[in-house]
Amino acid sequence: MAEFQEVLKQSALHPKPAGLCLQYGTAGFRTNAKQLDHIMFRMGMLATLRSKKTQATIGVMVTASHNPEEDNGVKLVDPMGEMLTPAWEDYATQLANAEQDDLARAVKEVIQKEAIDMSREANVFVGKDTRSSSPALSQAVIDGVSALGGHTPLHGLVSEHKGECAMYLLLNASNRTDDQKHLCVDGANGIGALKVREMEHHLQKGLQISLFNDGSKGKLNHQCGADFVKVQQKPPADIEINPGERCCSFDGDADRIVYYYTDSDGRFHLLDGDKIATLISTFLKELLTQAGLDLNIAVVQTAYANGSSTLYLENTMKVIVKCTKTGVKHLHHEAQKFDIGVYFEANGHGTVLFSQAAVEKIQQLAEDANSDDTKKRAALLLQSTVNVINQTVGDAISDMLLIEAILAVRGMTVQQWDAMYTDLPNRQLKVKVSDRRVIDTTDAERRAVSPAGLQDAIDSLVKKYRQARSFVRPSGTEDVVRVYAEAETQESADALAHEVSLAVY
Ligand code: 16G
Ligand code: ZN
Repeated sequence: MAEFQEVLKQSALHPKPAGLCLQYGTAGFRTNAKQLDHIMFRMGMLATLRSKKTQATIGVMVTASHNPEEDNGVKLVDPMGEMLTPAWEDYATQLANAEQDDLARAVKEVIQKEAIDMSREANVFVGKDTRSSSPALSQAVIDGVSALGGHTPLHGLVSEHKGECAMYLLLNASNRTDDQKHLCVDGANGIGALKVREMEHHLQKGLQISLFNDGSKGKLNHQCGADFVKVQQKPPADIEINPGERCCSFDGDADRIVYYYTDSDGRFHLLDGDKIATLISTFLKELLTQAGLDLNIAVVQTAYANGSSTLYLENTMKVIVKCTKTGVKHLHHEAQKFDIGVYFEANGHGTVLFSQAAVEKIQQLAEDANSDDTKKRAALLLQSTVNVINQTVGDAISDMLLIEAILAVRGMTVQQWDAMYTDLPNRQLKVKVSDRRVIDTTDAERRAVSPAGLQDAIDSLVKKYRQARSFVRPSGTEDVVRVYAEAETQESADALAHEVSLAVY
């Protein structure tokens, strides 16, 4: 066969040191980087065979994780992010250890045993970490893939330390239909837009982005961006979106994100920070159950969280819910008290924190050879989440990647996500006062302690409406007092907000 001529020719460029014998273990192959060139080439070939066999995209990750810099390693990742099956681990060991003149035979044996149709297409994602040996070693993988006629659509993307996880998540995402892969991103003419431009073509397999407000003409945050969308309850001014299309907006410095779509009646649906926290915490809780991991998980919100989200999280999802003062630092601090702390402000600032103990337990389970497939898959997805999310500070792009991965893994549309609970209608107003500092609050800004009588007035106004809640707080960023009200209907919420703002004067 012609292709085996190619295999022999190419493999001679990645010769195996005679006598070297390595075993494919839980972490794949891992040893001093100097001994791995031939292994990489051969794993590229094996991934290609696996892709032809499964007719799905296979991942190859070049990394030795937390090992010393001189080491490196490689492991293969199946379509749903799982590890290889034992039979294929054996093939990996056999290919790795075949002496140079026996390699073509070893490859043919796998093809025969698995009855692989070599005319099929093969796609392999190649990821690498930031070790100095990784570029050359991942090139050897790519050479192995091409030697058997496979494609490597994604090797650029995952060249950061986050690569492994991004890859798992995208492997999942790559099963989506083209429609589901499509996402409109409003970059608010800011930094996030530039980053998305850099990465979008690498993401194509799992996510097809149409980027708007990319900074080429519009002004930063002008008629666009997360704040505009959240406050105006409408899409950015210059975007044409089709009914049902999934969209998100960053803010200018890309630390806030909100999702939205319009339905067939032209009605606008916003999925804000509360919906995002709900999606993420539900996903993580489900994985913890599947993994059998006893870790506590909490969602941290502020007074602005929609009452429906709080009820849904506490009563239906049975997760711990905490409320803090407005401002990322307050939420972050509270979230650190839990094994897993998911925090989001309704306006779209937020992220997920994992305690060191949680990270260790997840990693142990992911590497435990004895755990069953369900547990292992759950552990790998948890591990991917740990790595893809930005724990230092919420960033819109990490949040977006995680959200997209969750929707893909759960096979969920934006409409289904939206339907997890229905937001209570709400209204925010700002009131100019001569001195906003006369208002002092307690209970995470939910109750006013001064001026005297204000809270009593609010309480009696709230009683007039069903499912109502209202609070006032001095803004930390503007010389105004902010008023928030929610109630069963929009009319009630509007009326309540108006009445409370009169009480503030
Ligand atoms: C700041 C906060 C934000 C908060 C907003 C409230 C950070 C990084 N940013 O922008 O979290 O939502 O203030 O503004 O903490 P306000 O006090 O004017 O309502
Ligand atoms: Zn911001």
